[in-house]
Amino acid sequence: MTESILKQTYSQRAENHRNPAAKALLETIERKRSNLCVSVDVTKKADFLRIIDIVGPYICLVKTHVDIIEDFDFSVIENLKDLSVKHDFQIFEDRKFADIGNTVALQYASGVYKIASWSHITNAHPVPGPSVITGLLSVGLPLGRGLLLLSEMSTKGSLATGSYTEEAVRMARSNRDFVVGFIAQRRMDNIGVAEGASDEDFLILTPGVGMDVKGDSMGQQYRTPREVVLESGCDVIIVGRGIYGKGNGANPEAVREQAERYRAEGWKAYEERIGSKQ
Ligand code: 5BU
Repeated sequence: MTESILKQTYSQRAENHRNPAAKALLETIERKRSNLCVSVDVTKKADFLRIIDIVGPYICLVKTHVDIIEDFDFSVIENLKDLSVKHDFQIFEDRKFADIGNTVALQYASGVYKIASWSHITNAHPVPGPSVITGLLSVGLPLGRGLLLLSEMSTKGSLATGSYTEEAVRMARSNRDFVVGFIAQRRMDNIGVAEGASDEDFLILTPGVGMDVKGDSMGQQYRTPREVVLESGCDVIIVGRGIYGKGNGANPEAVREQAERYRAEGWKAYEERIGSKQ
């Protein structure tokens, strides 16, 4: 089954997905010929919106940590939604929910950020067990949202390995209407399933992607788009500082160049994987 998913185009996979957020993401990837998600981890709303406006044409998805914006007010969300229409991308709040069902439902729907009202996709740590999914889907499923489980992390010494990763996959399989995939470093399809035994198609979104350096001073580890998409079979590359770091942030042309560079590398690796030049 892994082999066939690896050879399918994003649009073929979109046809088979029942979750609206997963379908929309796959369609956007194909339409824009981009499997690049930019993670915009900056602390001022003007910088946040400016970077998104620059990278917008090159991405399928924007990943946010909305709680790091110091001057946040709800206009940030209104502007983000406008940019998502202008540039045709989806939105992923990287909230990493990890509490009991009742609490995560409140955190997802309410508070300052009202994440469920604007974020097409969000994610959760499997650590609380299936109840974290039950809580989030009570809010997200009626809105057509999708959830990713963190089955692996990109950091040195991550504890999300072995049986923890396997249990995450089992939790996802029991909730396929809402859990659309994983944050992981490789495909999860073969975990616990005999080859060919499943028709499932989980999306794999992968952070820890960089072409110029191997990591940072705080445990982050980078692999190239080619390693991630071609060798490990992942579907979306998530890039942050590789695009707006190193002082690039202040230089719109440098940000644009890096976004197009990562888009082109990610797409080339995908074309090589499916074995066609489209
Ligand atoms: P970077 O600047 O490309 O290192 O940013 C990576 C982003 O992805 C950042 O927002 C992290 O919070 C996020 N991330 C990650 O780096 N590794 C992980 O395993 C997970 C999320 Br989960």
